[in-house]
Amino acid sequence: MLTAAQMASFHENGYLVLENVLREDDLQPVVEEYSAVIDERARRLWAEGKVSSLYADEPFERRLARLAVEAPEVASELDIMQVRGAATFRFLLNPKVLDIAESLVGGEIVCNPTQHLRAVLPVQQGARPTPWHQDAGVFWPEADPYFILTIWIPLVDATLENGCLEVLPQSHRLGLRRHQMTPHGLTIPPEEIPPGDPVPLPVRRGSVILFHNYTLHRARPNESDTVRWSFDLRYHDAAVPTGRPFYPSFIVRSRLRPATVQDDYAMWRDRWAFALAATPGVKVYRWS
Ligand SMILES: O=C(O)CCC(=O)C(=O)O
Ligand SMILES: [Fe+2]
Repeated sequence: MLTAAQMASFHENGYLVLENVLREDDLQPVVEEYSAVIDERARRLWAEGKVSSLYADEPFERRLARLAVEAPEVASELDIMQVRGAATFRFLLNPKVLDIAESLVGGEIVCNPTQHLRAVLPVQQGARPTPWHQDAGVFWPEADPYFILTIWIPLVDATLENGCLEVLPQSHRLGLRRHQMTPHGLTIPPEEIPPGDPVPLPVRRGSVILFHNYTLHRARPNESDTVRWSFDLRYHDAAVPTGRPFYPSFIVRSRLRPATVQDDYAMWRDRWAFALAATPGVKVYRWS
């Protein structure tokens, strides 16, 4: 649970850093799940002659980058809804994460389907950092009137060098800015960026960053030779539209109707598989 001072700071600035929230036993199952995915891909690529080594001795934060130099496809389709792992599903229901969410969105909590695992490769390998945007800009307009909380969770230390987040403090009060599609992702054009100094937010593994759906943020370039692994998850009150009605949301906590909590992994996995197969070409963004 957040203190009154932490909540006031979040509402004042549009973001909040919380240190030492998660422990090894919160993060390790997810790291092991993704390590197993990378290991399986490495073995397949090696059998196909596409990589010269399994790089099996490399640590979690470097193995994928080493493999991707030789076989860039190893780093594709790693997102939450693509891998659909059991440990990742359980992490979406992590009680420490939900306690934080409850402080800001109340006790009827939905997990929004806009949920990502990011394995950000070094810029030297061609990866581009996430450009300036507001998360409100990635939802359908149905969600515009409402508060949606983003929780950004590093799986490795996020540093100035490896591409930590940057936010524009108090920008959550300025309303939705115009976004446009670019080859590097959806972004706010420079003339629409309000004045002010961005604040970089380096955070250790175990910390989390909270921000508001209208807060402007971006990532710094990953100038290291390692992978910046992170999750970004979104939670809101159950009455709020998700902004992505074609993807599966689910109730993760309910003080009023606890029986509505959906903690069935196979059902979540199958809902995602169905939704992705059923909605190819869906217009995810309002912007052209
Ligand atoms: O992690 C990133 O590079 C971008 C994260 C982001 O935009 C978000 O969490 O909403
Ligand atoms: Fe974002």
